[in-house]
Amino acid sequence: MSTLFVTGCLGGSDPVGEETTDVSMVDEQFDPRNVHADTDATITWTNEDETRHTVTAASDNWEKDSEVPGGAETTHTFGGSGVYDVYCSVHGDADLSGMSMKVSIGDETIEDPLGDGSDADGGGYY
Ligand SMILES: [Cu+2]
Repeated sequence: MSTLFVTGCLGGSDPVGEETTDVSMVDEQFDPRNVHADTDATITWTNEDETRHTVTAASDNWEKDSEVPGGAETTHTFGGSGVYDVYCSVHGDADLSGMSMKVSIGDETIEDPLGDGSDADGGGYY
């Protein structure tokens, strides 16, 4: 229902990506792969796989490299508006191939969202 997105950002265009602070790490991919949240939001990544993943910065506008064992979680508060690239250093790459995602915060929107998992869109499962 498109009406869900109407109340997002006052005066701005609708942000690309799912409005959530909860990201799953499942089947060696992030879900969802395109996320939007407010500037004060804390994103929580939960590893629903049994294997180890990482939440690692793939863009130089933030810093994180956290190992997340199966069943565990990690969090990050970005603070400022921006688009932040994320990847798993086990199953993805900093070029956003494989296990990777984008987080847009505040007024920023994702201009080139990642696909659900196809290789053509920079996704894909290994
Ligand atoms: Cu991984």
